Amino acid sequence: KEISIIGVPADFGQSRRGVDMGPSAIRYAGVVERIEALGHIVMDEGDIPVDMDAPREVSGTNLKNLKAVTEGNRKLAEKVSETVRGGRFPLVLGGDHSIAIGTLAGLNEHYSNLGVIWYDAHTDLNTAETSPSGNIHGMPLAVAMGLGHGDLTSIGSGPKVKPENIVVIGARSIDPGERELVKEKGIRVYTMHEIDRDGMTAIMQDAIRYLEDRGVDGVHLSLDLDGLDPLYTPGVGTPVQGGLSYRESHLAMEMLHSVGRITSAEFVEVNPILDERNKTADVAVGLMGSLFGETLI
Ligand code: DIR
Ligand code: MN
Ligand code: MN
Ligand code: MN
Repeated sequence: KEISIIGVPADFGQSRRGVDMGPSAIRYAGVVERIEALGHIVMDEGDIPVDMDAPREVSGTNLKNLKAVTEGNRKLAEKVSETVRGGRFPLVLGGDHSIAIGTLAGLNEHYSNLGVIWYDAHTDLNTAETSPSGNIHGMPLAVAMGLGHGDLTSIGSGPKVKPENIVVIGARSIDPGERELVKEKGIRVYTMHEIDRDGMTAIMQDAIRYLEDRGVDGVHLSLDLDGLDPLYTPGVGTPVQGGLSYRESHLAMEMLHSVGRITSAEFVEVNPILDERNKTADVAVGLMGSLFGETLI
């Protein structure tokens, strides 16, 4: 594969500073070397220019830093689209999860029936009306379905993903409005309950078959490091106990590799200020290794 690494040093989608340094932390953890060692051609495209001096707004719309989030995502969408157009696999490094708005907008230029795997403790299905925090990193999946503030949904054209083409894996913190939307839209959510009960192997097999049955023309992996238990990934802004283990997560990535259907990926919410000796970035790079074909023997 030809893989383009795209850094997005942005933290405007939530309120804890430091997640803008995620791309650096992941690079220091050796992402390029790790993936090159698997025989891929890796191009580090550097970072999207994000204006970190943009004013931080907290009032009004229940959409914190709407302007800055919108601007960054417009640039990212363009970069992702250009990458796919060039036949390369976009590997996007966050940044907080609001950057998925731009990634999915860019992908939408090239896919008409995209599948999305959302690996996360949260479902990120809030809108300004339902969000308890006003943080846009809790909204990108709703935005991608075409729900939410027009400034966000109008990045790129039309809805970016159909509700029935989404699978969420690892959810354990779901707000009331999100729960309603999951039911209303019939979104496939594998909560920690199902994963505990059936095991990661069965869950991934089911998720992959589900997306295949939808006839998807590509599959995007959006991996929020808070999907894992904070034991393994402490460097995240919104840790939630009772998460996916290190081994379960590697197994999931290994299964995705062996199916060979992932066409783009993003790894988000690595916050080096909250981390322990870059542990979370190290785990992220290890998971990317498994996703791109690393095996134990
Ligand atoms: C919460 C937290 N559901 C919110 N969301 C997070 O603020 O909307 N997403 N942390 O990753
Ligand atoms: Mn998230
Ligand atoms: Mn499309
Ligand atoms: Mn999350």
